Amino acid sequence: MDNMLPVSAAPSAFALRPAQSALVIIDMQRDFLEPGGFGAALGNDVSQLRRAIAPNQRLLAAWRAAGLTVIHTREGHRPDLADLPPAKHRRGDAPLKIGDAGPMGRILVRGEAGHDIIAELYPIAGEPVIDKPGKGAFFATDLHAILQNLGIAQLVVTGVTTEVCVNTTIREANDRGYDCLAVADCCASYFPEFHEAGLRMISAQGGIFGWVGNSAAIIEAISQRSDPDA
Ligand code: C5J
Repeated sequence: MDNMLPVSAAPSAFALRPAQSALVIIDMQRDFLEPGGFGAALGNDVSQLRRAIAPNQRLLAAWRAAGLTVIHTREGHRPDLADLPPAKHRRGDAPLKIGDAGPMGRILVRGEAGHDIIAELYPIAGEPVIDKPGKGAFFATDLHAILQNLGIAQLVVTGVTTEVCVNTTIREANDRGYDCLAVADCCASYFPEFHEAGLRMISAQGGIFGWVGNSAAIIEAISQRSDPDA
């Protein structure tokens, strides 16, 4: 049985059980984080998201060093756009829409350069990458099956954006019985006030959707983990 590690969090300490936990890194994709991508085409300041890169790198390195489960997600669509709801396609007044040719290939289309995960957090062999057509990582994906097969009960969630895909995924996970810890400094939004509100909504009312902590506390906890096989 793996040891339980208390991690300082709101609204209370999170009882991390490393062997039953997955680090889920949401949509750290070039289209959202790099200049010239979809996010920038919508008029967003990508530097707001880029501040989460370094904390994610530190947490990912510690998580990998501890030999724990890592899952990455990417938001995007089939090249024929058959899985793109017309309502999602129509939405917004941006000059570039999903499927249009952009500086990094077709916007949010699987297989295109902009759809891929940024180099700083690139998946390594053995880390599942979930391609999702929606905001939540459970909708129309095999994420739940993968987590069940791995015996995962807790999700440590990072990525972008806090109020959209991170929040949606945590809400979906909560309804499926997972305990979720959102990592504040490893999440980001184009809108700082939405980032703050998105985190507060998770931990409000005694943790209505889960817990909110920071990467330093998690890194410290897992670095003190004794060998579960000893
Ligand atoms: C958005 C996401 N914001 N990954 N996607 O469209 O949050």
